[in-house]
Amino acid sequence: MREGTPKAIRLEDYRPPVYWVDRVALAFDLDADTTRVQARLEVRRNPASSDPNDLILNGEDLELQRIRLDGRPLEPARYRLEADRLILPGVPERFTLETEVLIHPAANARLEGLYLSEGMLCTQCEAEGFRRITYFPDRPDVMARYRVTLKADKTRYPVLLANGNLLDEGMLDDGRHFAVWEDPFPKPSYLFALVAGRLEKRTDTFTTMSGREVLLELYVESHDLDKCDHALDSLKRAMAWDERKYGREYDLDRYMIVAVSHFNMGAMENKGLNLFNSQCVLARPETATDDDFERVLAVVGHEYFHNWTGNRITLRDWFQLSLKEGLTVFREQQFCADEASKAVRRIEDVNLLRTRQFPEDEGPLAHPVRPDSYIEINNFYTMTVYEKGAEVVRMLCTLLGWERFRKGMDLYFERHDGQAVTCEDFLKAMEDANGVDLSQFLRWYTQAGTPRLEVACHYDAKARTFQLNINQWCPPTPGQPEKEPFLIPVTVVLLDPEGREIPLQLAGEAAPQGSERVLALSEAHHAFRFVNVERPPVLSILRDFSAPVKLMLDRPLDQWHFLWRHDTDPFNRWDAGQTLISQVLLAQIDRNAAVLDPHLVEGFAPLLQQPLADRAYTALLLQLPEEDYLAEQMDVIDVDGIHRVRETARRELAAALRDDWLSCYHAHHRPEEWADTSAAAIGRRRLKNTCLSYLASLDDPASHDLALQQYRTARCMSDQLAALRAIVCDAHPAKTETLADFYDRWRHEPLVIDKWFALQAADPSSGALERVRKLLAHPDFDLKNPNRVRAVLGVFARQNPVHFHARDGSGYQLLADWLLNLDRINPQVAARLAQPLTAWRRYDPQRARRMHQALERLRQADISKDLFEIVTKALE
Ligand code: 0A1
Ligand code: ZN
Repeated sequence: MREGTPKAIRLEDYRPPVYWVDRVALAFDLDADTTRVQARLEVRRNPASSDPNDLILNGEDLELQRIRLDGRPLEPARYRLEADRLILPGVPERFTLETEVLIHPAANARLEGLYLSEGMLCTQCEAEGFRRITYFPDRPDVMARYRVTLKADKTRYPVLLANGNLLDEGMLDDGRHFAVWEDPFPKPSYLFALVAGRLEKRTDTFTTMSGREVLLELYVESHDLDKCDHALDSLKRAMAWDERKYGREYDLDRYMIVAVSHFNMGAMENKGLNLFNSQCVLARPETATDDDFERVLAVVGHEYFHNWTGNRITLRDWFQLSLKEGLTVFREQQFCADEASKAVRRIEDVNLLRTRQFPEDEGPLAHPVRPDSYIEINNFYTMTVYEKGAEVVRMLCTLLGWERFRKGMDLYFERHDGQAVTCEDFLKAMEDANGVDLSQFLRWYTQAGTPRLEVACHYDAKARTFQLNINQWCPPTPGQPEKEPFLIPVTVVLLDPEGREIPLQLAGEAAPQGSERVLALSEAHHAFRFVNVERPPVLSILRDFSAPVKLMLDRPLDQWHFLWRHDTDPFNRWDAGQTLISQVLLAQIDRNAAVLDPHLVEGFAPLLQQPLADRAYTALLLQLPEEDYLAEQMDVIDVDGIHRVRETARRELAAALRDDWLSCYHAHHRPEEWADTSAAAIGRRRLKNTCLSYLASLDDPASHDLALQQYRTARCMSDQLAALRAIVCDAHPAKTETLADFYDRWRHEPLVIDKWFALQAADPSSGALERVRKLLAHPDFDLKNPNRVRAVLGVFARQNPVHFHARDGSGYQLLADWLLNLDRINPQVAARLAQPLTAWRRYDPQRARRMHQALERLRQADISKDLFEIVTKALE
């Protein structure tokens, strides 16, 4: 059992800082074992604070060497050193504070603060890593100007980078060199960064809309220089897009990105010096899949967009995290939708929301988009804060319309540039720019849970009216038994029997006003009556997924089938198919039978025979609902039943439409396009590989040959991996040797080897637990590398439900064993990987008991506060 219970921090306890820090001068004597950090802070009393005048600085794992106030050494009686704070009572109104500390980067396996990755020194300060570098008021509302001097051995660390502009560099005695960087923009400490290492770079330039030339630099290890083009191209596209779409220009003369192998998250938006998990920045067709290429575009865009939404305008406190993350994810989504297929990106986003965020909202870790308390802020980089937060911003945009939303954004930028603000400030800018009242909308930030929309409709042929009744309610979540109604935009269209949109006229309106309506629900019950509806229509509702809610709408399968073929909204068309197939599969689980439903074949056949122009979208229309999505719809999750009916459906569809799959495969197989990453070529590959995956389920010599042939001849990773997946997951006779071949081919490419690990960890065939044990014992498995850990433990727990949820609890036990090891190394990643266990209430009593036992075991151990928070909340 850990000692003492960690304390929760509450939003309601927020106090403005007692002291501001205007300027910071940092000097680093860099060394992997021991780095010396000298800090000089210009401190000033905040007149707006009435709190006692102690100066409280955060600090963790620091060895204090010296401390001076206004140039004079401070006697020990004038300060108090605690485990995680340095307190100076009775300091003047304005003074300079100098400290000197020692830190140990090579021993820092948490990857927060200054740490070592493949011989490179780098930092990660969000959320509270800066306190592991020096004593500082480490909170986002203290914004300062930084000047940073880096000194290091020139052979080991020839490249020395920090935020902002390079002021000076040169040699020191004894083979060391130095660089001085200055960031002209005041920033919170979480945006501080430095990098020192033996790195190579690729460069480019971007001319901004006002004609300034910005130098773009991507720093990587030398063997990765061939994987930089796509990220640089993505960066230029993002910069141009933010100018076009939001009128936002980049503000420094240099934009640097560094690829890091050991990274807890995807990437980090440090001012002028982004640090990226190598997975999210390195890509070339031979080693990265089309999905990877899309991810790089998205993450490069995301970090770039933070320069305005996060950096120029930052957060008052960490409770406001979604103010920067939800907004930036929304901007990233818009960017990717504009750059590639809008429909595909929307479907992917909603899929992620429904398979990952909805379960979060239903479970013990449910929290509002703006949480009101936390123990460890790192646990709040969640699907709710990011993905639901983006949906909340999207709803604002839907309610206001793009033009007015943009006006609100302009005012937000103008009013708050250089400030640390709150979600209320954001809504206020939207309100003031448009003369609207958004007070009810704030509930999306303060109330947790996924609202339900109960929809009933009735067509009256005689009166020629279409009646639409909608009720909203939201289930209780921890600490929030009752909810007030949300303001929900519901986009609707009525389709006539030919699939054409009908002009819409509500009772009381003089004439029809267009065919698509955004209905704004503000009450628990609403009734809408559309008049002059000549023929019985089919309702297309919640178009483009206009709100993050669960739709409860009972209607005959035929109507879903109609929408699957005819809906004019690409998202809803796809979703109708998902609903239809889900209903068929869930009914089969109930009946414990699996007979292929004719609706499925009828839906799939025309798509295969005449694919739509957007091939990637067609591939999505041909996809069965994910196991997680089916699980989400069951009261008690039947993992075995879900897997069984889904696999059976896949095989039966493969058999019933075999010739169609095959001809569609051949029509889209263009090996010569291997290096083409245009949307069209990606679309063709996606459709072809979807065909391959169905065919592979047939488990016969012809499809075995097809998969092996593709594996052997593939020149790009998308095709090679798709073939390998077909071979691994469908009991191919050449499975073992092909896996061995893949490993041999790629043993020197860690990001590809991650895929090799992940593929096997997700393999649903029998003996999975043993295989996972072997992977964990493999010489290339490394508990210190989060990418590798996620590839094995993360994938096993999330993407191999049948075996992770083995009835005897062996999967849970294995995870718990490894979490205990991992937690001692990297608590942040351990806490994240523990989350699949927290859904124990959703399973049958036997599984629930075993999951509970695994959590109990973790709670009894000496665990970090990160893991403690997850485990105790799950057990409450
Ligand atoms: N702000 C980053 C995400 C991030 C958060 C925490 C990190 O380390 C603890 C690292 C990155 C983003 O949204 O991209
Ligand atoms: Zn972000």
